[in-house]
Amino acid sequence: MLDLVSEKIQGAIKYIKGEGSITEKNIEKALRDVKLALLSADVNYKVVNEFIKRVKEKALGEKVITSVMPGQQFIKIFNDELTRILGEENKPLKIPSQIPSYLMLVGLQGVGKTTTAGKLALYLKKQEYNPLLVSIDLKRPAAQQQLETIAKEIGVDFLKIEEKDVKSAVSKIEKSVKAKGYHPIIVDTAGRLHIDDELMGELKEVKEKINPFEIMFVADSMTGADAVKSAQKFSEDIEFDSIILTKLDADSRGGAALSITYITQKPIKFVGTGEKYGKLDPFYPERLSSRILGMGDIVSLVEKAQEVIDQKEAERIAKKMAKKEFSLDDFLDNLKQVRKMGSLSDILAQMPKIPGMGKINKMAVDDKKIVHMEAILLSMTREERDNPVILNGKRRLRIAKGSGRPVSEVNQLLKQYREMKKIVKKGFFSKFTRMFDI
Ligand SMILES: Nc1nc2c(ncn2[C@@H]2O[C@H](COP(=O)(O)OP(=O)(O)OP(=O)(O)O)[C@@H](O)[C@H]2O)c(=O)[nH]1
Ligand SMILES: [Mg+2]
Repeated sequence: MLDLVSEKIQGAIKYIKGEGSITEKNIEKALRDVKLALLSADVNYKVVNEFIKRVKEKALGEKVITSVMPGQQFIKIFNDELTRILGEENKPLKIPSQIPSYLMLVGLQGVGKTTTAGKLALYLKKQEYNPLLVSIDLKRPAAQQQLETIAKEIGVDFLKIEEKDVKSAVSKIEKSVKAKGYHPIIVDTAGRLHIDDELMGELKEVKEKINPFEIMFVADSMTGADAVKSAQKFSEDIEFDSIILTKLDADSRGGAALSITYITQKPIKFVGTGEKYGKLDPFYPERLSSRILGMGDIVSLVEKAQEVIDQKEAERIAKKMAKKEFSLDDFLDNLKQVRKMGSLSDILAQMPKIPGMGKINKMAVDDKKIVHMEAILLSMTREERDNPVILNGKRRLRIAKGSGRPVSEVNQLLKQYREMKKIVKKGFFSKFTRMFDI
């Protein structure tokens, strides 16, 4: 998603870096491709114009800060402006304590309302809530069945509504809530191919009768500009509170993500990233912004790393690194830690592109390779790991045989170790580990 936008923005930053200064002429040139990429990603033209205008104004108005390179200044401006149009910061879903509390989902046909109702129920169940799933779609019996199947699959209670009017449906729900203490009640509603008065009338009636604490508009990101258009109309008619963008896993151009909040002035609270019920993530504007800028999703990476890295072990390595001592033993420990972090290619895809890191990224990307590296290191004696200079041809051959790997791999590992040591010597790694708070 948004790959082309990402590529062009990074190209613009590189170009400005190369120019060494920000002038009206080079800004104009740098932003031309960015503008085209945004438009071709289906970002709303109003958003594109405003974004380009603000980046330009800020870049030219910026005082020259001598300690900061123009490239870095430019990154900061892009980051601030992208985050701004994405909605500034994460707005969490807050469930009020009163009972009954209704959460209502609305949106056009097939956008993913029913699936998302299930995803939300699972998300809240994991947070110790006791949600109830209901569908107030009184015209289509199949709607009840679909939600019932989902509810069973995720182990959340479902209440079948066979009533023919909203009022009796609501009183049935309230009776059940009184008996079982459900909190909150997630209400799925009917969809239509296009917005029509009948649908809006129905939704307004439901809204009036249940008085929801939040109405979430579900939008299909694959429909791009159309998702934004329908959001605008729904926002005028129903006045929803927040947005859930679905199908962001699909090969969509991503324009909806960049336009919908700016156009409706309502926050995106979640994004759906797959058909499975666990595929619902809270939305963080600053994370998407840094991902577009190619800085990697540092926060998620840190969270993931913190989950698996042995804190004490990491501290010990970080300390040694800070002192610029780094033996083959440390190298081995480091590999073990890295392996614990799970699928490396996943993690490294989120890694920031920092000069000097490329070598480590490339080196560690293959999980199988790490197992081989460990085997080689474990075939060395303690003395050899402490003092690798003694590793002559004969010793290397022995290690190769012992680990079942070719001598060329032993040599390659020693070369990688030296590379890493060089980086450690430069003090870079201690900065890196500090950045990750380990
Ligand atoms: N890939 C992907 N598919 C999704 C996502 N969310 C929903 N879908 C799929 O979209 C299709 C429609 O989903 P529904 O939940 O039935 O949509 P709806 O809005 O309830 O549809 P109506 O009730 O007919 O208006 C289903 O095949 C879902 O599996 C998502 O985040 N990613
Ligand atoms: Mg549905």
